[in-house]
Amino acid sequence: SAVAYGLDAPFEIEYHDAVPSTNARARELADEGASDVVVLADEQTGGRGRLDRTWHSPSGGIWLSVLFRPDVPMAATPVFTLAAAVAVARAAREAGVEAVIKWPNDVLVEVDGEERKLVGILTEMEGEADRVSWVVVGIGINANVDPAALPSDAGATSLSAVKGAPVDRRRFTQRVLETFDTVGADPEAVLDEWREYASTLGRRVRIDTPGGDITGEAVDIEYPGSLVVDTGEERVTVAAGDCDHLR
Ligand code: BT5
Repeated sequence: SAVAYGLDAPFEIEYHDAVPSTNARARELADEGASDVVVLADEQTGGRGRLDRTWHSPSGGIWLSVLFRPDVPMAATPVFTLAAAVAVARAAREAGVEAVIKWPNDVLVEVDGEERKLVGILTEMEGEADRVSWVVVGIGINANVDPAALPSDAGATSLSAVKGAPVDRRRFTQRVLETFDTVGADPEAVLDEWREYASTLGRRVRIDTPGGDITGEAVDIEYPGSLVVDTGEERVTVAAGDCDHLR
């Protein structure tokens, strides 16, 4: 791909014991002209998911947002969400947790035969169609969090619950940022590693899109982050939506 991702600058870290939302804080920094900053918090009091959902962020998690200004068009930004998922899945595997990726933005772990959510990712951006001004990739990792402290209907788990022991959050965060920084600059590498960890590919899925539901077999991921679904009649390329694994 011809776009310059340019994530090679060192990040500055802004740490908070508690903050409403690291994404909101990173957006504030973006409005002040900052770049290459990671906002990190032990606890968020107003964490957000997609579509204004609540993201529960008790103390002990890794709640972070990466602010950067890549030289890419708006349409290229979904690859950063994939890169974040790859970075966390790789770090989790290094820590002995067999994490998998569910399209588009979840990292899950199978617990007692059920896929449970370990990580959520929220990417926000502003700018022109042909060039973004800034991108904020928000990554919420249930690190050393008791799943009982999370809503029971969220189907959540944590690194410490799966491992039976707390993880070193500093080291884990470092690995996530290192991988995000290197792999994020190479979209082909992102897609390849994403395929390796994907639990969505080969599955029957139902995707709730703005244009209606699409059901079929997920067969591939395509730049910049679209899911290719075989409906039995045709192959459709889905750019965004909420995805359910049907089996
Ligand atoms: C996401 O939304 O998965 C994106 C979450 C992004 C959170 C990060 S933390 C750092 C940064 N700052 C922020 O304010 N946000 C970002 P979505 O796919 O819409 O999923 C939201 C749903 O996940 C909720 O409706 C709950 O059902 C469930 N949920 C909430 N908190 C959870 C948690 N800690 N672990 C697992 N599931 C959770």
